[in-house]
Amino acid sequence: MTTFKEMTVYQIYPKSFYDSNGDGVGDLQGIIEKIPYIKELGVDMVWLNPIFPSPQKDNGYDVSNYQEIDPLYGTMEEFELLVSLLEKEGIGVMLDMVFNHTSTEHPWFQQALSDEGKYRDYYLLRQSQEDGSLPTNWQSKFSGPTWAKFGNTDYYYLHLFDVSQADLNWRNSQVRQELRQVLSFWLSKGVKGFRFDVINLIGKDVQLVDAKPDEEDKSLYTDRPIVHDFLKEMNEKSFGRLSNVVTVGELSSTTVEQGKSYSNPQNRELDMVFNFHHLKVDYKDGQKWTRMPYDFIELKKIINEWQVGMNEGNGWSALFWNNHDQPRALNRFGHTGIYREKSAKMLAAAIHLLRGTPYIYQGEEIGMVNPDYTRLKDYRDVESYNAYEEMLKKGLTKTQALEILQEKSRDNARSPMQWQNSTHAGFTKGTPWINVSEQYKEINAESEMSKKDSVFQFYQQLIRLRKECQIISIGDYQPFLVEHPWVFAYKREDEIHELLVLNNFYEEEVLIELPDEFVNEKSSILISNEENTKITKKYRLSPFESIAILRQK
Ligand code: TEU
Repeated sequence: MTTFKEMTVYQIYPKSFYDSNGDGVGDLQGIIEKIPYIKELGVDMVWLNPIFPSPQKDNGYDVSNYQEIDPLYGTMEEFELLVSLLEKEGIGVMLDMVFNHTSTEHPWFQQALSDEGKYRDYYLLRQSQEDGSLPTNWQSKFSGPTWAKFGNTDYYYLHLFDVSQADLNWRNSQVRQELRQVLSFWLSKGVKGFRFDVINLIGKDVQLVDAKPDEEDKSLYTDRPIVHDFLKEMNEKSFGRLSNVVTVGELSSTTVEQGKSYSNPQNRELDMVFNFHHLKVDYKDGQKWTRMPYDFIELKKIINEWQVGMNEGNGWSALFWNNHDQPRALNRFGHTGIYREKSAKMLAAAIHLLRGTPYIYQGEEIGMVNPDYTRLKDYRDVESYNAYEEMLKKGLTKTQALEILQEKSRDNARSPMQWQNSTHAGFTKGTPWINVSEQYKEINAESEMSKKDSVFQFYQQLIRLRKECQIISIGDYQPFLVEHPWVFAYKREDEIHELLVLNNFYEEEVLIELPDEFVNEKSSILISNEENTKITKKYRLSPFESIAILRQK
């Protein structure tokens, strides 16, 4: 059986994957129809973004029932069928557990609103401060204050995200028990993995306090020590009892120390964690809604810090460039013109050969790029609309604000999967819920599958190599050429082999002096995106070239 260190996960955003019934929204039956495609890629697990009933204010991250399937996506029978068909292909299903908050339409919240019974303690309700100001001065991740009036009462409820996403009170043991029950329910349906949304935000202090002027409010609710207690308990009383369940925690702004702690197997919390620091290197002054060329040295520094730290501390990282919250990596770190395919392969190798478990976001394997929406009405995401308003308030013109959305909006990842060169890229026979990128004529799965040396084939190769070569799955990590301004390089090592990985992130050719031990008959090219290349002492890396050289020790 493939362990989580040898596996590759494929992320499916169900709404935008494949629409089988023509209502414009992707669905479970659509995923079923695309199983042959997923199998062909060779992944071991698929992570589905939330498919539970939801008012869809934040595309399903506002759950109103944890134990049903949203009719938008299909039925429980279809879900069961999907699980069993994937299982036949040796592919597990990972579900997205949004346990930091529920939708305000969840019966718990509704019940809490209607009487003073036990459900009030399921949420974080506080009264205003003595001077009448809100319980704390915290700012929501989606703009505005984190507090909203709780019905007709004197209370406010906490929402770190949208006003429709009320934070749960994890200090209440009944809440924790209910959530474990949710996990049991899905485990009994054959689910093999869980991704825990913003899991490092679940532990709030008893006394919630204002952030001081020189303090970031997020430090007051992120990675609080009690999060570890909650995770240990959930592990012990739930998935930890089973040997074959994979867990990954999504960590909002965190530290390497915390990452190790959550994922070191000795702590019995989670198998691995996502962090986002490497994807903030194009944020000006730490602010997302800005434009700035990305800082390559900083990118390398962050990846190296995490790789080295997690390696030393026996932690485990989820590796990724793309997900449903991020603009396409090709637009940020690769090339969208003549080097699109080559840079797509380079980025793939750069991330897949690191120490950790790689995640591929739908469309990445065919080299999809941002859809370049030009009008405000092309967008759907609540965060994008709020950010647009904020930008106008700050004095940006509509054109400037739109340009920033075009680069930064989460909808860049959410445009429908491009299947073929036909209307709506073959995603739907109806009207898609969000526009298909015009680029589908050139970039689509069908043409990709018929090509030689395609991006898709390169991903297949990387997925296979991780299973075949132990050095990729569990070898140690060492940074290499740390100061190089264009090349991201590193070494991996186990008892018998050493692997040298060189990735040129630029359009310029670069001459690299290879270490002697990699230039002899015991060395060979493991994978490269360059045809007909061979190892030489003075090695010329072409634009966006990636090469991995394996040597026997
Ligand atoms: O995201 C958590 C998160 O903090 C970010 O990635 C967030 O989307 C980003 O900061 C916005 O700029 C998770 C989910 O992945 C995201 O889709 C949800 O909206 C969010 O939690 C709330 O559940």
